[in-house]
Amino acid sequence: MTKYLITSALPYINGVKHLGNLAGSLLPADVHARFRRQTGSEVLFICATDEHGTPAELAAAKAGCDVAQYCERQHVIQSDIYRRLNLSFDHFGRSSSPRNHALTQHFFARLEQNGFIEERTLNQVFSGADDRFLPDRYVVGTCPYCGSDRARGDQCESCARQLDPTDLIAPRSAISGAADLEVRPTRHLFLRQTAIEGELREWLSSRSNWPPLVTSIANKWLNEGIRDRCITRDLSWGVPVPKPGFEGKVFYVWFDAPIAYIAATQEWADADPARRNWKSWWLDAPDVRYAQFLGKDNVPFHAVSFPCTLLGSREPWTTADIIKGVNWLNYEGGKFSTSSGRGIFLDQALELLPADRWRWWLTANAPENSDTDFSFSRFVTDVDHDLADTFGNFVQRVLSLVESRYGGFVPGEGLPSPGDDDLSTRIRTLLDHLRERHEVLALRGTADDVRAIWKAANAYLVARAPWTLLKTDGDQAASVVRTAVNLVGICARAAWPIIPEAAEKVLGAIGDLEAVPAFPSTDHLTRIPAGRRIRHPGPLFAKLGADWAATQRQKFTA
Ligand code: B3M
Ligand code: ZN
Repeated sequence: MTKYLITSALPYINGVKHLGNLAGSLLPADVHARFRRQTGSEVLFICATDEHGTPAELAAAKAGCDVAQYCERQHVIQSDIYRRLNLSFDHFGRSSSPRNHALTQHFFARLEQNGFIEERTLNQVFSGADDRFLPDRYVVGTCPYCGSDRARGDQCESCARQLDPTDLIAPRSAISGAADLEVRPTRHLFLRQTAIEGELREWLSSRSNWPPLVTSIANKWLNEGIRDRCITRDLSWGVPVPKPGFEGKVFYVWFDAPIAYIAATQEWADADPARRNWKSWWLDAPDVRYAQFLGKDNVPFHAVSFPCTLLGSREPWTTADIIKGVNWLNYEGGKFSTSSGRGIFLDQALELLPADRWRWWLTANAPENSDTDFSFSRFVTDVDHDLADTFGNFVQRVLSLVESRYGGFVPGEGLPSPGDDDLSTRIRTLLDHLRERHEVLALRGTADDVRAIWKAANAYLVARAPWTLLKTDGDQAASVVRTAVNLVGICARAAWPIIPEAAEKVLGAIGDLEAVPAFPSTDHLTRIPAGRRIRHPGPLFAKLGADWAATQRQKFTA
């Protein structure tokens, strides 16, 4: 039987992530993991914080603490936020773990044995005052083209020209402002991706049905000519390079971060070694189907660099069967930005509202085919319509009827009417379509289909109008209400991967809650028996309204 390995891009450690990060990788991976569990498959859903690199060092320095301590703290903060968002990781690890150190060094050793590592000398900017080499973007100065005094060593932000640090006029360190910079030679290790290119191309062509966005980014990289890649850095925080002459250097963060998918699986297995086996997921595991979820800027690292690491090891590692890459989520007409604090960050989102509304909107509006704009007014219009008026209202009407007319027990009278066959056909078609949307990793499509199921349930209720039947044909009324209670269950099960909290509340109300609610089928139309006690859960989603949207918008853009 196929087993499903699912990873989300690893959120970077330097602070709480924003809605765009949630929409781009964490949430779609979670929805997919939940769906696969729902259909009875074995699933392993892995994520971790990405903790190495200069941004982590600088964020720690800014926070005035040691970088290891900083990462530890931020990991706890992010973990807690993801728990509250109901992201159902089997393990949420850390790229700085001992397991990842060891495994990164293992990959390096294999690549070196196989002749894929080459030593080269580079000239880099060294800052005396900071006593360190500066990555290009941490050298700032005046742009030789447009005169902006805020150009960075890799690019000028005002005229967008690509630069080398040595192009800058009056260069200085972005870290300390110091101007005593000099160019010094320094030795680095390169992964000879050019030597792995043939195998990489073969691997890529063996993968099929990738989203066009991902394929086009991967092809662009290949067509521009694959390059050898420098995998070491002159930093102290990271995985040490285990090679004489490279003391004091670490691996580049993008070399060790994807390896952490595997290392985090090892940590997961370490927690229960008698029952868990990481190798059965990652090594020589032909029964595993592996899906990676990520934003478009991460595609080259997952479609080219990480596969080079895995293939170059000449060991039978699991590689991605599919990469689900998405576009950007924008914020009120501009970009979300962690560095300038623009947008809605996940801690703020959770202070405003619990997880489900965010999960729903970000799935229903996933930036799949183009960039998508989040605005408070669209958000409120959509969640009020879908969650309050459609799903919430249906559940409310049905369960209130059970409470007010049948004393809170599912009525037993009446036989199903012929019209129920049509309902069954309709529900079957919708559920088949929903399942297929999940299988092809369509994101918006899954929400569209769930909404269609809710609408079909509402339509049934309106067409059969049990409140009218009650006056003329009590048996028929009871039969319709019984079917409607079962529809409530189907609506909730179908929605569970996207809005687990509300779905579980509803399933609990009709006495049908399971740890993993099975994917619904038409059998569920007669699942809840007559006589079952219903506990009305109260309103599921209060409407937010346009004023709420306006208030939040003002607060967040102030
Ligand atoms: N940390 C995502 C980012 O911050 C990056 C993903 C790593 S996945 C191995 O852009
Ligand atoms: Zn410029």
